[in-house]
Amino acid sequence: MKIHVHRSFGILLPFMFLRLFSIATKVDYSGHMVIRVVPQTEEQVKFLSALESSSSIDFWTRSVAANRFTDIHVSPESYNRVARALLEHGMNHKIHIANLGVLGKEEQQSIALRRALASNNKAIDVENYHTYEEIMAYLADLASTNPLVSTLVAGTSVEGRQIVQATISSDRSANKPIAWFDCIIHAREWITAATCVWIIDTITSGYAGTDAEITALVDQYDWKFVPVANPDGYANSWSNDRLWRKNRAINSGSACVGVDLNRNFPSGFGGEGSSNLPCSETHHGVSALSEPESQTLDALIAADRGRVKAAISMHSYSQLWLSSYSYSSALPVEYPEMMNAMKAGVDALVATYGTPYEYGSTGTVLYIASGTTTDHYYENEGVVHSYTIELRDKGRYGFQLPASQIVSTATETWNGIKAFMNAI
Ligand code: 0X9
Ligand code: ZN
Repeated sequence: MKIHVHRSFGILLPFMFLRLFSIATKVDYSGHMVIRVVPQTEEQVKFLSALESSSSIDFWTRSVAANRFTDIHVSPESYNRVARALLEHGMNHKIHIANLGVLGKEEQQSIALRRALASNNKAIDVENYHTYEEIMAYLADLASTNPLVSTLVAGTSVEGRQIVQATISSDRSANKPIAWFDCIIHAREWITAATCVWIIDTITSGYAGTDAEITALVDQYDWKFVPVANPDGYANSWSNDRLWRKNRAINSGSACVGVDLNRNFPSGFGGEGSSNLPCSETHHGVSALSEPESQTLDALIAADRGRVKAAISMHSYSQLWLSSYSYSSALPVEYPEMMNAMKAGVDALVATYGTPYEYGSTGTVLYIASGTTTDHYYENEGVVHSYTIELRDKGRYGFQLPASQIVSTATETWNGIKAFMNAI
C-alpha cells in the first residue's frame, strides 16, 4: 500500500518517534532550541498552523497574522528538517533560545537555592516553584488554619490525583458573586500555579485589618481557585518531562500520551487550532469533555451557574489578556464591555512595573484555538467576563521563567485582577 504524504509534512514524520524513546527516564533537553519565525504572508501563516496540527512539532506560540512571531521548539535531530520546511515556504528563522537543557538546569538550581535559603513558617515558600504534593499540603494547611478558606476535592485525574478547589469566603451562606480561576491546565506553564498560590496567600493574609482593598474585595466576592487543574501533567513536568503540556490520558491505538485539556471543551470542539492526532500538542481528545480534568472544571463552574461574575484561566507565556471568541475570529456581542474591563485590568498591570501587555479577543490577538475553557465559560455558562491571561514572559525564558520573577509576575497580575474586579 502506498501512503501519500504531503511533501512538507512527510519529512516531519520522524519527529513522532523521537518522543517515544523518552518515556522511562527524565527527558534531557540538552541541545534543544527554540527558533523564532516571523511569517510575512497569509499563506505562510496558514502553513505554520497546518504544520502544527498535522505533526507533533512543539509550537510554543503561534502567529495569528503576518508579522507576528511563532516560536518552535526543535531537537538537535529535528532542527534541520524544520528549518528546511520553513525555508521551502520562504521563511528564515532566528535561534531564540540556544539550549533548553542549560535553561532547565539553571531553573532547577535556582529552585534548589531558594529552597535552601527559605525560612518562613508557612507550609511552603510562596515565592518559589512547588510540586503538586507541596501545593496540596499548603492548601490543606491553609484550610485548617484560616477560617476564610475551605477546600473541596472536586474530581480525580486520569492517574487518580485529586483536583482540589480552594474557596476564600468571609460568609459562605451569603452566596456572593464569584471570582473564579483555573490554573496550570497546561502543565509546563509553572508560573501560573505559582501566581495562583501567591494570590491565594496574598488574599488570605491581607483580609480584615491589614489591607483595605483586599478586605473590600473579599466582602464583595467569593474567590475560588483550582490551583492545579492538570495534576498528572504537572506531576509529570516535575518528574519526567519539564516541557509536558497535556494531561496523561492513554490514547487508544497510539503510543503518544495526552489530551490538550484546553482543546477538550465543547465550544467549537474539534475545529481550527486543535488536532485529531494523539501525538500533537493540541490533541483535542475523542470527544468534548472526554477527560476527567475537563469534566471537573465543567462541573465546578456549572455548580456555581449564575454566580460567576468573572472566570479567568491562567496560562503562559506571551503577556496577553484574552477574551472570547477563541474558536473563531468573530467578536462577542458584549465585546465593548469586555474591552473596557480588559483595559482596566491591563492598565493597572502595566502600571505596576511597565511589563507590556496586549488585550483583545483570542481569535484576533493570538490565534484561533477551538475547545477552550474561556469560550466554554462564556458561551455555555453565560460568564461575560471570561478571560485567558497569558502571563510572562515574551519568550526570553518562555515556560521556564526564573523563580526570581514569581513575586513580580504575581504582583502585577494581582494588581491587574484587582482593578479589573473593581471595574466590572
Ligand atoms: O493555546 C492555548 O491553549 C493558549 N495558549 S498557550 O500558549 N498557553 O497554550 C491560548 C488559549 C486562548 N484561549 C482563550 N482565550 N479561550
Ligand atoms: Zn497554556
